Formats: sequence, C-alpha cells, structure tokens
Amino acid sequence: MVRKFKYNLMLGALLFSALSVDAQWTGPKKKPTELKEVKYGSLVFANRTDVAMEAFRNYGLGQFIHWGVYAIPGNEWNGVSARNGAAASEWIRAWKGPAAPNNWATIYDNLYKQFNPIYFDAKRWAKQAKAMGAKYMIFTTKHHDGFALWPTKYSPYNITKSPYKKDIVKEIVDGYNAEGIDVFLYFSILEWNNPDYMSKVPSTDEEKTRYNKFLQYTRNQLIELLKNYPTIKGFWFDGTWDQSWIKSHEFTYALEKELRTIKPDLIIGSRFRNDEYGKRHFDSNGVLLGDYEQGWERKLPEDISWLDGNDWDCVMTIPPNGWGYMKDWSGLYTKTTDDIIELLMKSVSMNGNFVLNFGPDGLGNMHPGEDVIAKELGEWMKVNGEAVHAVRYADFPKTNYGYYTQKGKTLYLTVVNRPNNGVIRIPVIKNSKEVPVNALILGSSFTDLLVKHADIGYDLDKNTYYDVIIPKEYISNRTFVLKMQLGEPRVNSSKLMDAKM
Ligand code: FHN
Repeated sequence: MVRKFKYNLMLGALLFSALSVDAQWTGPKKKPTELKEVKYGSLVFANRTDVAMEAFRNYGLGQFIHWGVYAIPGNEWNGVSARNGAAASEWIRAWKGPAAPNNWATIYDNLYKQFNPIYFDAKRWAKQAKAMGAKYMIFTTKHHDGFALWPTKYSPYNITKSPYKKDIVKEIVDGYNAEGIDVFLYFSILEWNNPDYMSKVPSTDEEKTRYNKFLQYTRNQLIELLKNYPTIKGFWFDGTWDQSWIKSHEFTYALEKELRTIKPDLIIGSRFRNDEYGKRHFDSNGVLLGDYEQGWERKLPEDISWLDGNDWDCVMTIPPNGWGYMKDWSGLYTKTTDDIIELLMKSVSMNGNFVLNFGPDGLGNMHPGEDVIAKELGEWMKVNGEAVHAVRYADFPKTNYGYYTQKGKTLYLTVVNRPNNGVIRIPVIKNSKEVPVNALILGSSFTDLLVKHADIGYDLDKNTYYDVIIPKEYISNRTFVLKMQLGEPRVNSSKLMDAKM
C-alpha cells in the first residue's frame, strides 16, 4: 500500500534509506547517491497512524482563508491597481514601482486602524464551507505583514488595536468547529515590519541579540496559539525561506520538539524547518521534515510515484496568484468550478487533500466570485462527495476519462471526458481478482448500468477491459462520477497466441 510506513531504517542519527533526496515539487524525487549524518532531521520518520493523521488523510477537501489588513485595499489604492507592482494581493505592502503611492508602507502599517469587518460572521463562513464539502480549513493568524488576528500578548500590532477589537482566531476556531470542520492555523514566520526580524543571517552582536529576541517571540506566539486554541489540529507554516531562519536549525528543531510535546498529535507540514545543511522540506537524506509534503502550492504532482508515499496537500487560488482579497478580477483567468473539480479529483486520486483559497474583503464578505464557486462546488459535492472523502488511491491503470478513487470494494471514476460513443472502457490488469461488476452514476436514476467484459485481444496488452455503457438519455453538464462495485471476474480473459512477425 502507498500509505505504509516508509522511513524507518535508522541507525543512530544516520539514515540508511534509499529515498528521495531532492525537495522537488516539479518532478519525481531523485534517489540519494550518498547518505549523510543528519542531527537535525525529521522528528516523525514514518507516516503517523494516529487518529489526527488518519482524519487528515480522510479530509479530501479543505478551505484556505487569507484574511488580514490587506483585505482593505484589495490589491488597489485610490483606484490604482497594484497588479503589476505587488507579487500578490496579500503582498500589497511590498508594492513597488511607479504606480506605488508615496510612503506606501507607512500608509499600509496604519491600515489596521480601519480594520473593522462589520459583516464578519464566522458561523456564516463555516456553514458555507460545510455546504461546499470542506472537512478542514486553514486560517491566517498572521501573514507576512505581521498583523496578528488574535490578541497576542507578544506584539502590540494585533486585532485588539483595531476598531474590531475581538479575537478573530477564536471566532473562526469556534465557528468552524461547531460545524464539524477541523482548523489549522497558518502562521508566517517572516515579518516585514518587525524591527527584530532580518532575512540575512545575523552577524554582529547587536543583530544576534535582536534576532534571538525574534526567535523567542515566535516561540511565545506559537505556544500562545496552542494554549489559546486547544482544538486546532495543526500549524500551516509559511515564510520560512530566509537564511536567518534556515541557519537557526538548532532552535527550530528544539521548537518543533516542544510544540509536539505540548500537543503530541499536532500536525506540522514540511515548510517549518530545515536540517543543518539547509535542506528544506526534506532533509539531506530525503526524509520528509514534517507530517506531510507542504510544497504543492498552485501545482500538482503528475503521478503518485512522485510522492514516495508521503501525505500531502495542494493549496490553490481561484485567480492565477492572489490569496488575499482582490477587488478586481477582470482581465484575469479565474478558475471555473469545472477546473476546481478536476484539480480536486486529481489531488484525491493521488491521496492528497485539495485546499481551495478564499480571500474575504475588509468588511467580512467573500468575493462574489468565490460565493459562486462555493455554491457550485457544494452542489457537486452533495452528489459526489463520497468519491472525495475518506477515499484512497485506486491501483488501476490510468485512464483518460478522468480520475479514480477507491473506498474498500467501491471504485469511483470521476468522468471529466465523456466519450462520444457512450462506452467507458475500464482497463484492468489481466488476471486481476477484482474487476468492476456493476456500475451506477451518482445522483442519477441510472443505477444499473450495463457492464460488459471486453476481451479485445490486443497483442502484448497487459490489460483486459470492462465496458460501462453510459445511456444516451443521461444528460451531464458537469463532470460526473461512476460508482462501481469490485468483485471477482465472471470470465477469464482468453489466452491468445502472440503474433509471430
Ligand atoms: O508568500 C505566501 C503567499 O502570500 C501565500 O500566503 C501562500 C500560500 O501558500 N504562501 C506564500 C508563498 O509560498
């Protein structure tokens, strides 16, 4: 099985596992050619099998919310767009170029005085997420601008200083938990306006003192979050790429240990820290540094073999790249509900969770385009959610019709490409003990489709085929799901003579 224990050969601090060595999110991982002694490597070593991690594997669909002061400008200021001057809407504080307003960073750093989301209602958001089929959500407690949405004791730059005043993180955790949705907290390590933060490695005594203060501050805030919101399931770390953090491997190793001691079932992805050689996500021997791969941001693996059996999530924006509120979507390709369903099914078909991002506005409303997608995706999930939640990779030959998922003896095929001839031909490895024996279309009256064994007899073919006939009367205007039961084959494939040439 793909989700089996994987990295468990350890002798002292030296790892003897011939596994992925390069943290690559764009292709299969490379095998290590030599093994190193790693002192500040993984604290996990194997796919965890506790309740929290099993729940993580079953989520299928999640919601990401990027919310903070950047929601007020919404990627523009006084009618001038930041589109070509800021990397993304939530990066607007770093707006550069001729269109950027004078003293922009100072203007931005004072925006919190206007942050008053009078329409914010965590219960409403949570109900929407539930109706969409999300089983977990990730919420930005603090993005790169450093503004904390909870009343942290460790920085004055927090929600209590805004006109809104109330603890937004608490409202989110309580609101989503009440709907049965698990909450993970997004936390940016890097902070643009913190005088103690620096991206380079501190070199002078003064810099070292300041950066140490920053490290302690980070530790304090994380422990504070764990204590304030004990029902959270994990942290989703970000902003960990600067050299200052990379060189703090002793500190980050100890901190991860401490966080895991406070909450032993805490889930932490691979972005939190690196080993002593600066290897991020995976240590120098290719061992995952956390509970799941956290590098699939706006991208997906092409094949399950790229994942080496690791748990993972894919986080995705609706606009091309923009996580915080973006008032103006015009002129951008924004993903359609069909796009999102396909990305979702591709992710879950390879054992990943798909997490769709929302960037609400400064008053507490979702973008109207997000409301449409949430509604349409929810309608689809209501019918087809069983092919998304608590499913696993199905070990069947790939097909161009769409994506397989499996739950016990039930095989799902999400049909993205419906064939003109109405025949969905399922390839099955010859002599398989489990083949599709019946089929239906979820959410339709077509509950007993014809399933025919097609022993085509292609020479040298490793597969035999099961044809599922989709009735012409079945009208589909979106991707649909075939639900099939697996059972013993009723007939064997005939053994044909290989052609002599
Ligand atoms: O810089 C951030 C970005 O603003 C956003 O938060 C995404 C979400 O995954 N993470 C960072 C880039 O990797």
